[in-house]
Amino acid sequence: MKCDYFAAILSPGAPLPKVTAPAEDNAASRGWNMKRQPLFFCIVFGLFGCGREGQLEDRTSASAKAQALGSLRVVPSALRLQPNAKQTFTVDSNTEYHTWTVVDSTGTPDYSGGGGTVDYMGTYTAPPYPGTFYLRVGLANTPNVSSTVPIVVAASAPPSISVNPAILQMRRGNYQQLSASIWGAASENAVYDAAFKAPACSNVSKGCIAGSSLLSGRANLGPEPNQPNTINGSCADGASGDYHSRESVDAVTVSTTDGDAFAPGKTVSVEVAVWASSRADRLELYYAADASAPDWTLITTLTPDAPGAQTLSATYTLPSGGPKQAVRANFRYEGGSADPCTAGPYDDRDDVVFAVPSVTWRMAGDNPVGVLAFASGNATYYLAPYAQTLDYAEAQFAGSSAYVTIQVLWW
Ligand SMILES: [Ca+2]
Ligand SMILES: [Ca+2]
Repeated sequence: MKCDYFAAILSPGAPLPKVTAPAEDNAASRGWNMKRQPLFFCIVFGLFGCGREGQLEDRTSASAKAQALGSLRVVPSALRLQPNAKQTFTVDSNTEYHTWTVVDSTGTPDYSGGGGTVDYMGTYTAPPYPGTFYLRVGLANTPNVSSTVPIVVAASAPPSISVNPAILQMRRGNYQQLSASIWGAASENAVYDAAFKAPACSNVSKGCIAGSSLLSGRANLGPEPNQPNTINGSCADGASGDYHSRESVDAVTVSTTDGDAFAPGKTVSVEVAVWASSRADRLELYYAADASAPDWTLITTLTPDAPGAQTLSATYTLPSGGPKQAVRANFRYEGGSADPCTAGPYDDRDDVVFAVPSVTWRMAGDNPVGVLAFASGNATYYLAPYAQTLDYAEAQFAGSSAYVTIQVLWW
């Protein structure tokens, strides 16, 4: 069987081939996590007798397998997830293929999908309803060795972190980008924050909604509650004209486009409900990487289609920055040029502050052989040229962790 994969294994950058399970195990919800190194060693050293080199033989020998029996450690070892959330599990074992199976409380495989599903890389997807479910990981060629992880699915579960990739095979002296996602966050309705003097979302969320009850109108027109709704009261609204006859920003929603929580590097959509007076009006969107010391960067300029109510939107990439970031919508009457605080008598600007949780990275394991750079948000991992063993990188968020297992390719 293994010889069928030699070409793919030896091809640099080739996707990991999926192994077809034996007939008795060939169920849709059962996956195989294939290790390349032992097979490659067999290719190379098979010419001289597979496993003749002691260090290589250890990876598939009975002694190594026995050692693995006591170290088949699943990370995380228990979990609470929201319905439909995902989590990638890893195993502290490098001896042979792993199999991932959703099982019931008696250990019987559950291929119905009712207890969630798992792919061959160990990424579990929770069902859309609450309950307690179980995920079993085993060694493919050693049926009696397995560990089972309980998973509680509950609407009240906190957001959880996962990493991409969960298992990384790389050559010594190379670099690899690692990223983390936070699953299970909900959208949040902003409330007026007296410290920022603007609407704010304070929790881990995938969207922050500052609705019309907070922002409709401009200055005393409407009136706009808590006007001007700019951070630290930094820019007053124009006070001329009539409500919903002349310009106003009426609502602002900021959200990630992929449904994960806010995090540096995520694509974020900004949707702004405005009342336009003319097609010559202009809406400028700005972002600030640190809401506590805003330095406004222009995202784009948008133009209304016609007078009246409408929603204008744009996207930008969330930068690394403070624990609270912000956007500003500055809507201005025709003429002039883009500025975070235009002086027109009909101009409105409203800010929204939202929390961007901090993901930190560190090397894990007893004897790290790699180096992490830019250890917030996404990270770059460098595998030392002398590395010979497994390595682990850990992403941490709000007390939860996810691990990247790095396997050293020996060619
Ligand atoms: Ca305002
Ligand atoms: Ca407004």
